[in-house]
Amino acid sequence: MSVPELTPDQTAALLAAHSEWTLTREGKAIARTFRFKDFSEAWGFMSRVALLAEVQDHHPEWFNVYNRVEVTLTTHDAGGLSARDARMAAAMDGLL
Ligand code: HBI
Repeated sequence: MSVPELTPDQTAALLAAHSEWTLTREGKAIARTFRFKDFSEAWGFMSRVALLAEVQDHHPEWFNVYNRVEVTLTTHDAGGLSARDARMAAAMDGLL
């Protein structure tokens, strides 16, 4: 657990800044469902996120069907949410 977990105040700030994301897994993760025009756009988004994930060494848990991408962010190294999740959520939102 080398990565610090967000405090409750920091988690509240994350949710306020990224209102499409919801808290899940008893506060240990955030989730958002993205919807696109079709599979190609969904996959394009996932490809861009995959490159970011490699650069940031922080990887989403996700599920895709056609135009829908369900994303869960958590930091395994922290045992919950960390600044890495806030950064990844901001990056994903910024790709839209
Ligand atoms: N991705 N979501 C997530 N959480 C992690 O803790 C994590 C990761 N990707 C790579 C990574 N940690 C590395 O630091 C090693 O722990 C594999």
